[in-house]
Amino acid sequence: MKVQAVLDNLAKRFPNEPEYLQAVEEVLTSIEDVYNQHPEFEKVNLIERLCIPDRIFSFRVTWMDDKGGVHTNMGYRIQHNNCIGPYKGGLRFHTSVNPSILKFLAFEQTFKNALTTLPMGGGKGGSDFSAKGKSDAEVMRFCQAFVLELWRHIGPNTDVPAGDIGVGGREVNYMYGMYKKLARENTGTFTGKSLEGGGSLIRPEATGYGNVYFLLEMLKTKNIDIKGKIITVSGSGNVAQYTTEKLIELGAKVVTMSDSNGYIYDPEGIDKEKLDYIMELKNVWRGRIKEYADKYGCKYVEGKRPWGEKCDIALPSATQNEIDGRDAQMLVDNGCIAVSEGANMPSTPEAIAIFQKNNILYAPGKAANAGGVSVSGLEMTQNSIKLSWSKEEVDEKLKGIMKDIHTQCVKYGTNPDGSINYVKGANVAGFMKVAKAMMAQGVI
Ligand code: NDP
Ligand code: 2IT
Repeated sequence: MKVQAVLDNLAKRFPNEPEYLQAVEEVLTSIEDVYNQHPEFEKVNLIERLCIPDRIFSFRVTWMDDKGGVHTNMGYRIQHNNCIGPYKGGLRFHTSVNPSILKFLAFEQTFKNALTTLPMGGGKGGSDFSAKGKSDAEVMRFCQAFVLELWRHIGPNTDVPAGDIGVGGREVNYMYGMYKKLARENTGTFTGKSLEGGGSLIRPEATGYGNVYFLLEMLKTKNIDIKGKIITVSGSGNVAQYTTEKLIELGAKVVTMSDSNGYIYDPEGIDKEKLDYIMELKNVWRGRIKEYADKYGCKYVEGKRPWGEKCDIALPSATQNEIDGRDAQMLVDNGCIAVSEGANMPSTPEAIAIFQKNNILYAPGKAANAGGVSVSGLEMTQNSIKLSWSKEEVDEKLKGIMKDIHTQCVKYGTNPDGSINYVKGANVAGFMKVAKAMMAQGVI
């Protein structure tokens, strides 16, 4: 394989998909050597079959607002690869959603899920619908209309969706309610369900906690203690909230959180009481992060991301491409020693190059944020065996999985000088597992 030739070909076929091409380039560049040691891969054009999704469903979603107005949105589901297990991955509801973004996410999900050690293939879906400013009844009607189309393509052993940006417990429960009615069964085709409705303990916490567990493993390789470390977190949704919760518990000091309007900087640190306020603000009132600054009298910066604030560790937990080269340079110049990605692809290629050049601990999302989908996998297991595990049991399993992913990164990503290239480690480990499964299953 010549990476540039494959990329040029994909760029020609999918010219309007920059995020997808960005994600593919990152993976192909780091697996090139390993791939070329296996001529049997090239013989069956494994690389194109791995980069291009198995299939994409797209559909119109029609729904009615509270005043009787009728609206249309686009709905999508990308079934990327199911060699390791049923397609698995979240649904994103955000105005920016388009095929390029979902294809990048489904591609990434395939490698991430391979790393989790659980039997899950990769998929992703969503809609350009936004719940912002909508009533609860409108959100319910949208979710029901979305599933009215989606339901025939998914199932507990075919494709199991979950949440992502704009899709939390509320939306998953509405979608699952409608799915159950249409499919006439209740075996858990969505994950992230309410506890009472078949969900797993620790699923809401899993992505944020998992990212911190991964960070602890990285810090351990350098004998660094997390206690007292100053941390910048971006986002204030599901991932950011539980990242902050775990960090507070471990004695670190989180000084920033953000939303799409701006960020707050609290030099005193966000403590448990302030985090409770953020959770209520974001999950119940659905307000803006600026209200935190108004309430606690700290700095609020409109329209900016938090990477210019001095920190020891940065945990981007909002969205893709939220750290560019300039941000990365500011982080490094300010003494940041580690970046662990709660979000999917939050760092641009320029930012990643700067982290690596400066030898800081840098974990890509497909390794660091795999805790969410891992506990989704554990939710599927519990649904299958019709049992619920305790909080402690799920948390222990999550810790074990994050440790295992770290070990895989070390195995495939250790440089001759002993430093660890987590990008290479995660990509090669994930790729080799998917590739072996694809080879065994023949040309399909
Ligand atoms: P939420 O919808 O709960 O929160 C998203 C947060 O990011 C909000 O604070 C939101 O602000 C902010 N945000 C979203 N889009 C933008 C944007 N374009 N610019 C700036 N800020 C933005 O989503 P999650 O916390 O679930 O997801 C966050 C990230 O983590 C995503 O990249 C997701 O793919 C990834 N992830 C999520 C997992 C999960 O289990 N939920 C698992 C693994 C990864 P606002 O409220 O203003 O929109
Ligand atoms: O990006 C992700 O891993 C998720 N949004 C979670 C997917 C899942 O199926 O739990």
